Amino acid sequence: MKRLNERLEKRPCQIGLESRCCKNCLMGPCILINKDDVGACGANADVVSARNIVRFTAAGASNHTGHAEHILQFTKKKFPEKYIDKKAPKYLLKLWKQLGILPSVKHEHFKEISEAFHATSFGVNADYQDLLKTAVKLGIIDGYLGLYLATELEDKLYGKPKVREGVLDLGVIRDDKINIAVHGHEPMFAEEIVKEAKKHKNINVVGVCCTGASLLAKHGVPLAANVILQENVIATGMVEIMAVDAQCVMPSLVDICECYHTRLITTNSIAKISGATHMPVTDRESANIVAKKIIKLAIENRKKRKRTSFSAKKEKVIVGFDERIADSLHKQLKEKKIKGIIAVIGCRNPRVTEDWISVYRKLSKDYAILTTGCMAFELGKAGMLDGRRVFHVGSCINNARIAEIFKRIADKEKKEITDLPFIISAPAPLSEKCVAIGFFFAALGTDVHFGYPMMIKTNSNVENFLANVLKKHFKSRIFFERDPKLFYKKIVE
Ligand code: BF8
Repeated sequence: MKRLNERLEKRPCQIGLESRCCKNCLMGPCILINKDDVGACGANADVVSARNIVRFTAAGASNHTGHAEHILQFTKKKFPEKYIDKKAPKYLLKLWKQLGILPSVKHEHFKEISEAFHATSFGVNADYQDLLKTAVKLGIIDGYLGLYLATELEDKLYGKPKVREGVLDLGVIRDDKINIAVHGHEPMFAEEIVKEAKKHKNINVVGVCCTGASLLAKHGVPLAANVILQENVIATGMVEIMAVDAQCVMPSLVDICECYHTRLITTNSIAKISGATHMPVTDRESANIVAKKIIKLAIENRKKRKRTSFSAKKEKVIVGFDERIADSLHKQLKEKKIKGIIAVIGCRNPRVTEDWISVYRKLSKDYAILTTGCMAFELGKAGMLDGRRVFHVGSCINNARIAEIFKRIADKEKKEITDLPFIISAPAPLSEKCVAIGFFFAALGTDVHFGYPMMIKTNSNVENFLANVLKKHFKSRIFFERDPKLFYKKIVE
């Protein structure tokens, strides 16, 4: 089985990367090479590109809203009424209503997401500007009915995070313990196994990706890996079980497991992997039964471990910050102890090889940095999660906390979010979710930086729309900068 590094040797398709490919009907797929090329239906490059962006954003929003919906199902609770109206700043509600992008239907995420697929189908919406407006609407859905709602439900179920010391990187996997890795995003099962494992002296539960980031922030559970290290967790030869829920779980894990004694267990009915064992978790009762079963399996499987010793690097970090730091950040801004807030968020795409860490390190001298998801792991690995200038605020769902910090500071200042020195920086987007989050922050009026071109042909009308036309309505822009030094210059200027 080829590992991630080897699989990456196959370069990405340049046509797809620049979004010049349309596969929304069977007259195609159509490839648009030259400037004036159109598809079989007559769609030009702007329409093709905007449609692809909307579908990408819709998929991202479906992940986050699905996450929230799964927690509601897990706890047998109802979908809340008028959630966006309750959470969004009033002046933005007014603007979004004026622009016709305020999601309004009950259980709206399903309706709007399905509408986005409808609008981008063969022969429906062919106005690239209107399509990109739909992407902003999907961003609002992603932000409130995904990030906010899931964060709030998880806080109610499992408590708010606590500022504490934690440890991360592969070195948290221990050769003297039985290791169970929990991986994915919806932490309902992982929370249960953490509780059950406390009854056994010998079990070491470690996290991977955002389920891991959530457990680290809420309970101090060691975090072994982010998205690009998930295969390495198994390749340590030390992990008895990897139990996964949903999102960012690579199908390659099954093949990697075959080379070791590790058993891969799936728990979410929409995220089965052929070759893995499926143990369905649908509510608290089944979560508890499966947790007990998996601990028993791990104890048995320990006997099959071949490797006898293991050690790797690990880093101490300070974690567990949330929206309650808004007051102290506001004070620091007022007293000019910081020039602004940079939120370093999102994935760690291995296609991005530029050195972003050095730039953020430099910027952290003048700016507070809030960080989540896989980038938080990277900053932690680099020894930057000190809780003084760089603050770990949890999983990607917890980007809601960043939005809430921005909102609270703006309220205190009696200003709009857009008037304050805040920026989102996602240097290495990989997942569709990262793009949806970007559109959410753009809808809030925050500038959003991506370090990888996310399907945009440079110098296209679509790029111009995201950089300049957005400004007119939302007073924000989505821009691309691959060069960390140029990004630094832009921020400082
Ligand atoms: O939600 S940062 S690669 S792990 S999508 Fe996935 Fe991206 Fe990592 Fe968490 Ni977020």
